[in-house]
Amino acid sequence: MNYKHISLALLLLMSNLPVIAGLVMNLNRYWRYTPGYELRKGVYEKVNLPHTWNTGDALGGNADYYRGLGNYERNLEIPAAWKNKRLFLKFYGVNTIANVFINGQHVGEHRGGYTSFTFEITNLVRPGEHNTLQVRVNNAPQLDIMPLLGDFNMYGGIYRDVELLIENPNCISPLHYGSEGIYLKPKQVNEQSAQVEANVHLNGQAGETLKTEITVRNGEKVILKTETHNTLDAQGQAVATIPFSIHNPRLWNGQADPFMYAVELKIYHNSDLQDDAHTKLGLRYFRADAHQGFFLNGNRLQLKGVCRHQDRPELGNALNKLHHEEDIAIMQDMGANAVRLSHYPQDPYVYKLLDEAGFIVWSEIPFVGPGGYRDKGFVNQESFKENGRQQLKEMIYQQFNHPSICFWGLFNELKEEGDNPVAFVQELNQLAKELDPLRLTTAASNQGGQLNRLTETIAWNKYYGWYGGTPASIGQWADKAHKEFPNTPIGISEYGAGASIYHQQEELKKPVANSYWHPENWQTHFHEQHWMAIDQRPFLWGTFIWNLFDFGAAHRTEGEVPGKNDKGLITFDRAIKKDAFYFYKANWNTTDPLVYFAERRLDKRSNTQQTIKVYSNQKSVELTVNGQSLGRQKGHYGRFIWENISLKPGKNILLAKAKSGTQDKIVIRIEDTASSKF
Ligand code: GCB
Repeated sequence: MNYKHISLALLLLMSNLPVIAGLVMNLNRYWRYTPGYELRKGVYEKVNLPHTWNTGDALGGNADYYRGLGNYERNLEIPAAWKNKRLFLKFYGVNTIANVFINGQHVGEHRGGYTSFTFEITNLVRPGEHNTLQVRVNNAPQLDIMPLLGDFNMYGGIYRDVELLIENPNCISPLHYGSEGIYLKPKQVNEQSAQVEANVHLNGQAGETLKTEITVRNGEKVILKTETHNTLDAQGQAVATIPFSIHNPRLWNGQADPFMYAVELKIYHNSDLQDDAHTKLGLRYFRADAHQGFFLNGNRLQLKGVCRHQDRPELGNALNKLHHEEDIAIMQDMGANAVRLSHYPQDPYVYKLLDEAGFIVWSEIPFVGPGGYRDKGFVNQESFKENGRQQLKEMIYQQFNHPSICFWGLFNELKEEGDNPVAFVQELNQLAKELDPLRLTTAASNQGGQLNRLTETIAWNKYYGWYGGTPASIGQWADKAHKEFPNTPIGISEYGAGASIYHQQEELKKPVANSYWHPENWQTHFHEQHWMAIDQRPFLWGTFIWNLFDFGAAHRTEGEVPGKNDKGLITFDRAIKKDAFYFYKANWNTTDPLVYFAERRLDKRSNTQQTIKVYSNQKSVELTVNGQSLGRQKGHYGRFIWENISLKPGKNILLAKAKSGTQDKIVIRIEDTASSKF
């Protein structure tokens, strides 16, 4: 819900005025934090949110990083003028368990680290007096909260925003699974018309009749205004259902035209405005076909996908808006048009940005299995299953109105060993379809068996040429899987190889995955081979690179430093794009001219005969070595290759230039090994 945001100063100024409709106050600042069990008086650290306590240990590669309690506390000023208001606390992400207290009284518990939740505190606060808000957070592993494990850090803390919602007694419910309380259901959409049903959850005084008015705008222009009336039941609840249709709708059409209508909802009691909310409506239709891949609004769209985790060095998962914006700008620069938000729901702001940028999104619950480990991702007990259902409902309800989301992911790398998750995945699939019949379910598998046949589409995590095998096998595997699943759309949920920008080698040699040495040129080769094979197989509904960014994985002891998964195409700090990034950019970004020397970090070489490779999205590229032109080349898959180029001992200056004027320049030094003193 797009509440009107207010600052503390404004709030104090306004505290004697009546609040008109829903307002929101950000509570990110002025917290007092203490780790552990013991709460000694006056001993705390001042922190602002977003915050995690695991930046030092988990990011330092300490596999045994602290997973336990953390305590947050702050004052809550509630002006006396608000004694007739309803107050709610909204948390956008606390990992993993949050217990919330007002003035020492327990308000509620939320279990699960990746979704929003809201508690009403109206009757617990003392307006005009000093109030205390306390949150006890616990990120210790729990056998009944997803995820049980994963190749990523489970940073503890209140790592997303916290808000105070100030509402009138009658309002759009903030209590329905932490969502906005507004669901815009595009029942049927095509170029001629869109049939939509708005469901608005109302909450207030039992027996009162409320008017819900919906206004749909195209920019400033009102294209539709309609209303309905509902009487709140004995629990003070009702769902206002408003069907409406739009003729000749302008569709949300991915990156080509990510258009959205603006929707405003106003709630009235008699003629008094009670609540006012704003959201967006993106109208589109899509499907996945077992033979032809993904279609958006009737047109085939090749999905060029990446996976993304939500962490950074020094910050862990405590990211702010600028970080999310930067990540999405990088995806756009690369030319990607699809993203798998692995392995859990991410910040609501991320989905908003992805809607606006026209991405196709796979959003998933953290039902993560053991992959290659001997651990478990599923425990067959009711409390685990109930938590899984809850997390799925929260994800779907909270993200319902985002047109970018086309796929709900139900699991990653589960196994049918021990507690067999098949029946439960089946149940989750059914639940997802009940809540949202129009989106497709999917999953990321690494097994054969029944698990692959439970969701409407399926995809596999594949690492040919990294953990084993050769990159060339990916095409053969895909053809075989296509035969085995003639009626199911299949995709690749992950493919990737580790690389350090500091690990440069002259020969192209496959490294050992769990060793220190992760040479960049092997990652580049891996991706070149994979993308060429993928591009030639249009039956794949979507493929997703693992991973766009290096990310924290405290238990890993490989690559240049421990504690990191280095399969990113970009370094953890987002500072350096590895060569493979530019290979994709040359293939995927068709608008911004690119000319880029691959292997630029291998700046000292031993042989005067060299192969030079340039990535470009231009038709032809000219190479000049030490001022002498070696002519123009045409490319294949964005690769422009000059073989047997003679360089001189010492310093060589190489310039690559396209007709557009775009160019790149590097220096390569040939070491005179013959005269070496060693
Ligand atoms: C996978 C997992 C992912 C890991 C990745 C890897 O299949 O789904 O969480 O990070 O492999 O790098 O091994």
